[in-house]
Amino acid sequence: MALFSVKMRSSKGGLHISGAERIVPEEQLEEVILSLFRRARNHSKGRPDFISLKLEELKEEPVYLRALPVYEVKGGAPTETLLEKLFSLSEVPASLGLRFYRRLLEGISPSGGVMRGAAIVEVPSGRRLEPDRERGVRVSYIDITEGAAEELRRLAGGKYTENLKEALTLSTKVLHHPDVLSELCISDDPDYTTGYISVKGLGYFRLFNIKPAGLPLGGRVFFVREGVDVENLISYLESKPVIVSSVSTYSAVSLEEIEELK
Ligand code: WAQ
Ligand code: MG
Repeated sequence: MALFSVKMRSSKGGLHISGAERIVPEEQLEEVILSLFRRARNHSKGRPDFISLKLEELKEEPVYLRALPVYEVKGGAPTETLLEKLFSLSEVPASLGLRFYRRLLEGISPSGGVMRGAAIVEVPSGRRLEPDRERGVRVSYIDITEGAAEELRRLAGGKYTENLKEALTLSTKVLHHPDVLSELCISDDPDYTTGYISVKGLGYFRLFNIKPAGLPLGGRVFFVREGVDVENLISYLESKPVIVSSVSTYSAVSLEEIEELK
């Protein structure tokens, strides 16, 4: 059966309110359009005066992936200490990783705010590779099956959020590219203080206090290998359909246990 990409975005007075996307079989289109429409109309940021719903038949078979293993990092140590440890298990030098962590908290876009998409950073030079530094690169054509989402909900228990589901789906696609070494993410929602770092070969690490509450800044950084074919990478991120169809594991780890993962 034909698969469709369905995308929703909404705004009010020209300001972005929400966005979401799905990849679904034709027979589910009506149901999914209605649920995205409801999502657009009932957002905590207010009622939009503009809603875009875009439907498009996929021209390409999606890739089905298993989600990255999820770890929640047990508290105690300062965020920078945890990030330093996690970067040191990746191929990204910790000093470079921390430099971009601080930059996200200061407002990484040239105008000092948030980017709509992600920055792409070459390792180890720190050179920025995305063509538009104000906008960044937007990952798209992603979804997770109902079965995988259900299992994630069960595994994460009280720590489950819709943000986790969507971020794990996005990061699973991003880390699947052979030249992406790590991803760092901080929400731009002032009240959502859980962020993550994904490390190639290890998984997705949730950090519960990655930023101070109330800060309306954040963003994403994709750390990539030197010599990466940037056009190929961007085309994969922006347009290859990816569906997460199963999950791996969910566990809590301490700083000491992280060292044993490698
Ligand atoms: N592609 C690339 N970058 C994006 C995309 C996208 N599709 N969507 C958002 N970004 C960038 C953009 O710079 C945003 O400012 C930034 O990421 C944060 O986006 O385990 O809610 O939607 O509980 O605010 C992490 C979940 C939630 C952690 C992240 O991100 C967890 C979140 P937000
Ligand atoms: Mg947000």
